[in-house]
Amino acid sequence: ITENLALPVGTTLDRFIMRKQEDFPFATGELSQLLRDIALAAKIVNRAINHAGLTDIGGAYGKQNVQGEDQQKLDVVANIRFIRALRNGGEVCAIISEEDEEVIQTGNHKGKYIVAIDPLDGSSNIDVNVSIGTIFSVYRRLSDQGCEGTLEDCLQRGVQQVAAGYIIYGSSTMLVYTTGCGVNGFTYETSLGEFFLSHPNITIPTTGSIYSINEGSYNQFQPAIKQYVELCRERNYSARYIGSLVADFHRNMLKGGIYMYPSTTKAPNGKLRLLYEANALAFIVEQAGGKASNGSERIMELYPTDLHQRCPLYIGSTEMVEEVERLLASSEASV
Ligand code: P6P
Repeated sequence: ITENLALPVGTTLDRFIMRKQEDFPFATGELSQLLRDIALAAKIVNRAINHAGLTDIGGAYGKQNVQGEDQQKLDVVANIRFIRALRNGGEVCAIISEEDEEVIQTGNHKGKYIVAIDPLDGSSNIDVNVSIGTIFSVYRRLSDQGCEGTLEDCLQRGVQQVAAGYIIYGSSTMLVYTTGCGVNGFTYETSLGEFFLSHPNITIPTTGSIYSINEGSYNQFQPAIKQYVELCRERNYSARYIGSLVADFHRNMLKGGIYMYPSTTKAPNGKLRLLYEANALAFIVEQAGGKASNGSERIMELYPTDLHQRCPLYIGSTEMVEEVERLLASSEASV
C-alpha cells in the first residue's frame, strides 16, 4: 500500500479515515466505521471526564473490577460508552474489556472484528486532574461470521492486530492510531466536536533521555533493571513517571524515551495487561519506529493464554529498549 500520503494538517478524522480507506482497494468500510464508532465514544467519555469535578461522576464506584482494583465511576461510564458505541456500530462481534472478566458478546454475529480495550487507564488519577487514557486493539475474527465471537478470536497475538490506538484525555484530548501504515494523531476541538489531524506520521526518536518507571519499587527490581536505572541517573536522564501509562507513553512517543513496568517481587509478571494495553501500544510504537519488549521477547509475538494476563513491558525508543534487553540477557547469562 502506498506510504502515508501527506494530507493537510487540519483534515478531520472522518475525512482522513475515508481517504485512507481509498488506499485499500478491497476495503469495504467496516474498519472505517469501527474507528468512527470509537471516536464517537471518545467524545462522550471526554465530556464526562471534563465535567467530573462538577458532577457526581468522580470518585470510586464502590466495586472492584476483575483485577481487584477499585473501579472509579468513570471507569464504569467509559466501559459502558465504548461497549455501547461498538455494539451499536455493528462491526464488532465481541469485546475484551479490562472491566469485564468474560468476553462481551455484542450480538453482532456478522461483525468481522474483535476489540480489546482498556476503557479508562489510570482512572485513579481523575480526581487529581492528571491525564488519563483509553487504549484499544482491533483484530479480525478467526471464526466464521454468523455466530458469537470465540475465545480463540480473542486470544490472538499482537502481530494479528489490524488497528490499534489510544485516546489521551489531557491538556488537550487526542486520538492517536495506526492501521499498519504509520501513526497519526488527531486533536479534539470541543467547540466543533471534531478530531483534526494535528500530528501526521508520528515517529519516535531512536533514542532519548527520559525514563519512566516507578522507582518506589526499586528494591523489588531485578539487578539488571536496577543497573539500568543507575545508568539513567549517571547520564542525568530525566525521570518522568506520571502514573498514567497513556500519558507517559504519549510523551515518550513525541520526545523519545522509555517506559518500563518490570517484573517485581510483588508482581512477577508486571502489572500491565498484554491484550488491551501492551499489544496496542506495541503496534503503535513499532509503526512509529520504536520497540516493545517483555524484556526478552517482542510483545506482539507473545501467545496469549488468558484474557487478562499480565506481562513486563519495556516500550519506547528502540536503542533504549535494546539496552535494557542486553542488560537483562547478560544478567540471565551470569546467573
Ligand atoms: P504503579 C494505572 O493503574 C496503570 O495501569 C498505568 O496507567 C500506570 O503506568 C501504572 O498502572 C502505575 O502503576 O504500580 O506504578 O502505581
